Amino acid sequence: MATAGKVIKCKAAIIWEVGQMPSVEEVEVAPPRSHEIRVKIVATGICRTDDHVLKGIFPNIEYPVIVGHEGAGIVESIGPGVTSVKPGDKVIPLCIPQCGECGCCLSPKANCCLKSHLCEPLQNLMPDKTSRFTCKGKQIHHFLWTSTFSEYTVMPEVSIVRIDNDAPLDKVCLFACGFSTGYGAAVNCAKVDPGSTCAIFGLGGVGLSVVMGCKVAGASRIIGIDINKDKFTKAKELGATECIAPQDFKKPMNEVLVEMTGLGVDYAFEVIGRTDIVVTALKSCHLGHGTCVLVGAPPAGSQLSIDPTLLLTGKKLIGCLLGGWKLKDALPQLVSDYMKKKFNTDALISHTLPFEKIAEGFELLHTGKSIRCVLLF
Ligand code: PAD
Ligand code: ZN
Ligand code: ZN
Repeated sequence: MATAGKVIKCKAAIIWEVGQMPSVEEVEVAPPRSHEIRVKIVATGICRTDDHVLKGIFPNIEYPVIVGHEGAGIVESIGPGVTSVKPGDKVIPLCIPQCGECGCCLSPKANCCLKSHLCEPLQNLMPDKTSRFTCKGKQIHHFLWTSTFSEYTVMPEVSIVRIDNDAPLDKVCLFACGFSTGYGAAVNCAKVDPGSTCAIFGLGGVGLSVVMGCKVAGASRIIGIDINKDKFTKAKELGATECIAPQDFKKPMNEVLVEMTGLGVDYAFEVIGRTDIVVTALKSCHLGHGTCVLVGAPPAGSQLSIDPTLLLTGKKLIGCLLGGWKLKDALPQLVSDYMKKKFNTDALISHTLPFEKIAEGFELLHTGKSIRCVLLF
């Protein structure tokens, strides 16, 4: 492409300081270096994790930063040594890389690549500790090596995967995070079994994807829990068999769920990001074998305090990032299953806005009006 090897000027949303809404600016995006790829982002969803950076509760972030990680785009140019994609390919950025060589990548049991930004004390620069973004003469930080709130972004090759060139990018961007995370938490991490009873705390884009996973896995009872009852219609459409709101009960939700089910649920998912709800979810689990899955991201530095007897008596507490998927291996197949209409992930997209209206998109998230808002460049 004519832009290869040159600096590109384009739109991006920058969070200059903690607590400030992302502001749309013109940024310069440097060409990709060795083993890096520059991508034209076509569509990107807004996930609660992006909001965690805005609020300053995501660990190890330096500002100013360009967040965004639920994107899909087209390769614009590649740096030396890149072999897995070429300009024009449709791709999805990976929130967790897959280097294919480290102990975790080689183990069938793990998806948290050891060459990940997550293993760095300060994680939001490129692997060589520099940035490809500048704005008004200042270096701007990356996020998760994805930074999809920029029309053009640079990623390491380990953090990108090619998908079907017929895939609609404005829809499959959800596979980069929300859908894959929730669906995988149910089918990979919990391994929900047919006939089981599940409780999902938090019915946002990720929680509703857990609901979809529980349904595909054949759960017979899927109980959705949210303080925002507006989420219930969609939850039921996607597979929840009943929905309840904590404010309608005088008792703690674990007692409510144990009463509803007899001895507790087989699987409870925390998909909000609150440690107190993790404890409630664990207590809601069936004595002796129930499994609580931590999906929500609690604030950086928070600690979990639980009665160890809960575990001694056989309840399990587990957690996973990005649904436990090895993303490079899994995403092309998930997208291809979407193309075969295996999942109705389009139902998770409540709003679509032009990228310039990103602040409106965050407002929809803050007021609980959106499930997923997809921004289009
Ligand atoms: P969201 O804000 O769209 O959904 C959260 C839902 O929880 C909303 O519907 C709220 O109304 C509801 N809620 C809030 N407080 C309560 C409460 N006390 N009781 C019941 N319901 C409540 O967020 P999301 O779906 O985009 O993300 C959910 C969490 O998952 C969030 O913490 C995010 O950071 C995390 C996440 N984790 C991963 C991962 O890999 N583990 C990936 C993506 C997102
Ligand atoms: Zn996310
Ligand atoms: Zn690895």
